[in-house]
Amino acid sequence: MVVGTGYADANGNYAVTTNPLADNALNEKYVLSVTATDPAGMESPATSIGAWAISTSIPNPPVVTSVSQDTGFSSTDRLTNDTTLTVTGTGTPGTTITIYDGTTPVGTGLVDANGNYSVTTSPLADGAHALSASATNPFGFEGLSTQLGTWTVDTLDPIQPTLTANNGLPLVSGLANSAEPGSTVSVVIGGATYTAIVDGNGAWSINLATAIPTSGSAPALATGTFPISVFSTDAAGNSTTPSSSNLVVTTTVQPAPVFTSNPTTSDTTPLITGNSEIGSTVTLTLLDANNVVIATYSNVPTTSSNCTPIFLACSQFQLPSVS
Ligand SMILES: [Ca+2]
Ligand SMILES: [Ca+2]
Repeated sequence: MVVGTGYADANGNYAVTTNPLADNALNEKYVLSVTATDPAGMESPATSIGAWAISTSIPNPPVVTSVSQDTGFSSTDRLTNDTTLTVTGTGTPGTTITIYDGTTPVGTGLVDANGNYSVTTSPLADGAHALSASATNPFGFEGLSTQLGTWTVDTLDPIQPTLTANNGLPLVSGLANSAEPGSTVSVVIGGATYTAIVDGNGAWSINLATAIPTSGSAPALATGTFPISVFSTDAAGNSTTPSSSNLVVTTTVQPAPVFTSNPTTSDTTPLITGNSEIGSTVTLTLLDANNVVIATYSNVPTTSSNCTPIFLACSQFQLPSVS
């Protein structure tokens, strides 16, 4: 097929532009050659100018259907301990998908004949990684990228929590800085696992007498000695090796609540605060001069940093106006 003609000038030079050539399909090329034809119509043998692939379009950004695994507490927070993430999705068959960490390629793979691809990255170091994916057609033209967001890889175990058993009661806790803030402390006793989220100060507590296990059945914690183990799991899903000890329960009697407010007050709507065991119900009884009950109030204390010691909880009563 003739795709262009022109005349050689008086010096024997020529320049011929082809007609517009359509984009090649995958693995197709134009095989081009040039001939000279004299005024008498005699055509020369052809001079090959090689095989040319024409591509004027760039691939669409790849469609990403999943990035896995996103381990730990959340499967959607892009915080993971998986260092080799697998990106799957769809694109134009025959294009090459490249995964970038910033501007650095960290994995490539072909889109198959059905339009699917799956690319696993090379190992990513602990820390933040801004990932994206792009498609490159067989002619080497790369399209715009699809952003995959910033992924944080964390393969470090949290610090091992320190367990403190309290005064012979089935209460276990960790003082401030005894565990990694935000991690989950798991306490395993008698086939049951209890968990607590470590607060911002690295403290946590579990009252085994009242807490509901996250797995297993709550054991009967009468007076005695119970093997107990504790470990911590961070948000990315890394866990420490459980450390074992014994919990010695000598009493299950709850300590009496301690109130700190001055009982003599001119305030007709006093706020009464105090400490009591976590999980216990505190009842405040108002008596008159003849010990006749005027009113009772009750609430369940909640943990508070203002309360001491750490395994006790704050209880507050805002009384209605009294006379
Ligand atoms: Ca996660
Ligand atoms: Ca960690």
